[in-house]
This record gives sequence, structure tokens and C-alpha cells, in this order.
Amino acid sequence: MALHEAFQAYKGLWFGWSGKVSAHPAAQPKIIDKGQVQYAVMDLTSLDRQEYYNGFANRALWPIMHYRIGLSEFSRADYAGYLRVNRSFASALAHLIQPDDLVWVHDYHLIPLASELRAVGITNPIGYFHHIPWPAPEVLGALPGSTELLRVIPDYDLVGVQTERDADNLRRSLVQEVGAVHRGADLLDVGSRHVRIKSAPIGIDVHGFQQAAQRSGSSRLLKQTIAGLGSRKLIIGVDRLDYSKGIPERMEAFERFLVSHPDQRGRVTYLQIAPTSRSEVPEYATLSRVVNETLGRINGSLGEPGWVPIHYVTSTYSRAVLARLYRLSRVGLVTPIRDGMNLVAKEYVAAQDPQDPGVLILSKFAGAAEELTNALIVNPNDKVEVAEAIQQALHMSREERVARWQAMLNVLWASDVSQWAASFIKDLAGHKTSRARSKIA
Ligand code: ADQ
Repeated sequence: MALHEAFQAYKGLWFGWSGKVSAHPAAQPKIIDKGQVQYAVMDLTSLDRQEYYNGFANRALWPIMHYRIGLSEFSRADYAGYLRVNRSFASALAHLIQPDDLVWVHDYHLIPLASELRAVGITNPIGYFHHIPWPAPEVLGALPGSTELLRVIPDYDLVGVQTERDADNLRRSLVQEVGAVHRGADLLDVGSRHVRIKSAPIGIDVHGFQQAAQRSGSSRLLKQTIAGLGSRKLIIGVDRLDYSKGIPERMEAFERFLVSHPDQRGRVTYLQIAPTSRSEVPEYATLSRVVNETLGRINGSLGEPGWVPIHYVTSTYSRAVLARLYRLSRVGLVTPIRDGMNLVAKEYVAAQDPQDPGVLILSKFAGAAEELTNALIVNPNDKVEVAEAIQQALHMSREERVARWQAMLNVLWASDVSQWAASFIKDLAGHKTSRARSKIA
């Protein structure tokens, strides 16, 4: 979503998986024209989806990148599928790349794409942005094939990650595993290639969220939430249903808060919005069960007639509805166990009422914590600490809320998503003298 907005400003071509599976996918992409941007999309076979997407990308790489070595399921067949799909994407994309194009690749599904493009003769500048954390070398090293993945990184000219910590981790892995040599602050030499690794934290459409939060959007969830709240304060969590987001841990921290502060029972409602994702991956089905059990237990043991402590919904909502809900909430609870950035933290801040803003409680393991230092920063594994942060947030003076919020809003304005994209593209363009359009994969 954030990316699509940022790229509306550019004449370019977006290339990627259509999200569809077919028995005999065409070798060339289907081209769809939408204003300035052309979309080139390809179907996958069901084996591709299983090995490439559900398998290596989401069952091996995703957990490792989120420091969950124990959840990472590596299989040689999945890895071969990952490389095969990247190769077929590269061979289709190569026909669409013009001599003056910049190519900007996004996320962990496509790490080998530059290498495959180089193999078919593409010499254009190619950048890569990694949306999720880049783990410490000793964590990544647990993944079979990780050295091979590192070897293809120098086929990019520019690599962006979300935080300084991620950039440092990636540079250290390149030095330790593939013999990269530092040539400047963020420039590395690997054989004859040079690659720049920079921290480039992604932003949001700040103005868009501010505007949306002030409109009187309507939806059943919004109406029911407003009607059910009365004088209660609202605490909100919004996440894809993913084990990296710390949803059951957060519910238990809220339970701890209610147990430690019984006077607050009936005075607060916690709304957790968590649309299902990756349901074909077994760990996500397990998570769904755990969340439902945790929710049922807490609501069963602490609920009272006329008051349900945690409201849990799994639908997706428009930006207008989310922004209104953020603004209605006294507390934004963003406590991932590990997260590349976490856009919800930024959206929550942008949507607040300047006269009476809510308080952001933010995990120290979200990339956003490097920037939003005026949030209440917590360790999401420490339920007592999170519970006490909830208590502090609910009782914070208006002056302190305004001061913290203003400081965080200033950070958001310093790099919204359009500036973020423009800055990356400018850096990438530094690798050539002229360009006509950009390619996004
Ligand atoms: P995600 O893991 O998907 O992104 P996040 O950054 O929180 O995580 O973005 C989620 C987005 O989905 C937000 O814009 C949010 O508003 C939206 N969303 C969540 N629930 C929704 C719902 N019920 N209805 C509609 N929209 C909903 C990955 C990385 C992150 C990184 C981003 C961007 O894992 O760490 O911040 O990419 O780089």
C-alpha cells in the first residue's frame, strides 16, 4: 500500500507475482496499464507457490530473519524452487528493461533477482530494499544456503534496510562469510563489485493518515466500537496475524494489567484487529489457535456482564476506518517480538488529535523504535513491563502526551514515504548518468 502510493509519482513499471496460480503460466507477463504505472504480472504454478512462497520465503527465510531459528523449516526442494522462480522472473523481466532504467527490487522473496538479471546480461543499476529485519550473522548462519544468499547481494548496487542495526548485521555477514572489504562508511567491495548498504527507514503517507483520521468514516466496526465504549478508554492493536507481531504475548500483558490494577476493569477496552495471513503455512494455523485460546481464557476469566475486556476482529479495513480507530484510542499497543519497521506505529502517531493525542507503546524490537524514541519503549517479552506501560499511558497527563506525540510527528514528517522513495531512487540513480523510468519488482 505504502509503496503503491510512493510510486504514483513515477513513470515506471511494476513487475511481480499476480498472486494467482495456474497449471501452465505464460512465460511472459501480462501487462496492465494504470495511469503512469504499468503492471507486469506473472502467475505461478502451485508447486512454485508451495516451494518458493510458502516454503523457502515464508517457512525458512521469514522466521530466520525474525530471529526464530527454531521455527525455520529448510528444505532443499523449497530452496531450489525459490531460485527457479527468481530465475524465471528475471528472464521475463529482462525483456522489459530499457537501457536507461533503474531497477528497484523489494523484499526477501526476491533476494537472488539481481544475480539472475546480471546472468542474462542486465547491467543497469539495481537496488534492493529489505522490508524485514536483517538478523545478526550468527542467526542468519543457522540457515542452510545462507552463504549463497549473501554471495548474490553484491550484484546489487545499493541495498536499503530499515535500521542501522540491520545495516550493521548485513555488513558484518558480508565481511565474515563472503570476504567483503570495507571501502567507506557504507560501501563494501566484494571481488570486482561494489555494494552500498544503507539504513533507509521506510515512512508513511503522513498527510493521508492525518486527513483520513479527521473524516467521519463509517463502518459497522467503527459504529459498534463507538457505541460500546461509553466513557471507557480504548487500547488498540493492529497487525497481520503473524507470530512476529507478539499478539498472544500482548493479550497476556493486558491480562496482567487488569490483574495488577483491578480498578481498571470495566474502564478500558482492548480492540485487536488481526487479519489472517499465510494460512497455508502450518505455524500460522497454530498461532490462530493460540490467539483464540488466549482470548477466550482472558475474556472468560476477567469479563463481566456488560464488559468484554478484549474485542478481536480478523477482517481488513479501509485506511479511513483504521485511521479513525487509531484516533479514538488512548493507547496504541505495538509490541512485536521482532519487526522490520512496523508501519502501524507510525500510522497511529499520524492519526492522533493534536489537542488530545494518545500514547504509543512500542516494542524495542520494532525498527520504528530507532526513530520513535518518544514512545513508551518496552520489551514485549516482559509482561509486567508492558502492563505497567499501559497503566502509565492511561494516566499520562495531557501535557506529556502532547509533548511526546509532537516529537514523534516531527520524526514522521522528516521522512514520509514519498521522500523515502525519492531519496532511494536518487541514490540509485547516482550509479548512472541518466535515466528514463524505473522498474519495481
Ligand atoms: P507487515 O509485516 O505487513 O510489513 P506493518 O509494517 O505493520 O507490517 O504493515 C502492516 C500494514 O497493513 C499497515 O499499513 C496496516 O495499516 C495494514 N493493516 C494491518 N491490519 C489491517 C487491517 N485489518 N485492515 C487493513 N489494513 C491493515 C512488512 C514488514 C514491516 C515493515 C513493512 C513496510 O514486516 O516490518 O514495516 O513491511 O516496510
